[in-house]
Amino acid sequence: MTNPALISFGLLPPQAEVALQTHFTVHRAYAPDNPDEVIARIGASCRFAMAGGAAGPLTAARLALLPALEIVANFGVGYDAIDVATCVDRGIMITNTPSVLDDEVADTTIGLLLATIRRFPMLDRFIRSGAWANTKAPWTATLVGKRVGIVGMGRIGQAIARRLSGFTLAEVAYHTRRPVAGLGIRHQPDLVSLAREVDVLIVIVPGGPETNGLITREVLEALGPTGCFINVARGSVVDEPALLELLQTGKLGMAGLDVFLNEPRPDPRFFEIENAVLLPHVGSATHETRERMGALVIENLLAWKDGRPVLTPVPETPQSSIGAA
Ligand code: A2R
Repeated sequence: MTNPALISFGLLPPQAEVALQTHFTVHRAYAPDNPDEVIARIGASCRFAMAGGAAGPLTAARLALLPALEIVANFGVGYDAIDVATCVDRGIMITNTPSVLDDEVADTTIGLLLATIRRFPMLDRFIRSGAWANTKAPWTATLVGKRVGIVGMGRIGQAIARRLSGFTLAEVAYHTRRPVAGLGIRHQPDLVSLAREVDVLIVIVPGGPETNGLITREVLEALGPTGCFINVARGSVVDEPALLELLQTGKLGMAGLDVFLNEPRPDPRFFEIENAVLLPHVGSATHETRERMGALVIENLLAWKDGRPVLTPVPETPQSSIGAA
């Protein structure tokens, strides 16, 4: 029996990619090929898709070229690049990779926070330039005694809060739409108030329409000239033009950014900003964690192929609402 056709919108980590090739006839819809040409050519035969890669969003137009599609297994916890409403309408299952990356993204967040406040990348450049021979190393701001606000207190937000509990901080508080029971951390229902109350604001919410522009100019201004803004969520969550302007004018103190509106080509004005530390969306990007995410993608696809319940359906397409093939 031949393996079922699967359209792949990106390359999985090595071990997961081998498993994918073993169980499916894989059609690649990403550069250097033209993804849309591949979808148009073989889309009609594909019941399976792997998303979350370099081919760009899985739009309604692309989904229309995949009439037999039953499941999209997303490589990543955030699935805002998939047109979820169309999938729900058509009864297409979506799975993602929650939990297996929480510790990695939380580690990245703490590293980015310290790099931003203590300006480690700038100090690294200072040594490499030879400047140390003639000038004392500049001093920086401190994290000690500061107040930290976290926007989003889900799996990753809580992993960040656990790490922060080991630091010497004045307070950790958080903002979500609904408070989380039994957390022992102060909930602030008003986001602008939280930004005003804290020195550091960390954002870790999903992307998509519900969080689009959540971090407004007003939030960033409330954080203020000594404030530190950390975004490990999605570029779409923040008013990026306002972020750029406030960093340039010093009305926002500093930023550590792992995500941008236009990836992988962020607004070049970011490259000129000294008070920002920039990462190329690497929150979960280690060999080990990426393989764990890849293994979960494979497990979800194989479960669907075998008529078993998938492991990690997204909330919009719960197991109960979708009949397996
Ligand atoms: O608002 P709630 O009670 O649904 O709390 C969720 C919060 N959240 C929001 N907070 C404020 N305003 C919003 N409009 C809003 N929408 C969602 O984000 C919850 O505390 C958190 C999401 O938690 P999880 O679903 O467990 O996501 P996880 O695994 O922590 O990942 C978060 C995102 C991913 O979707 C990627 O985009 C990124 O982190 O790496």
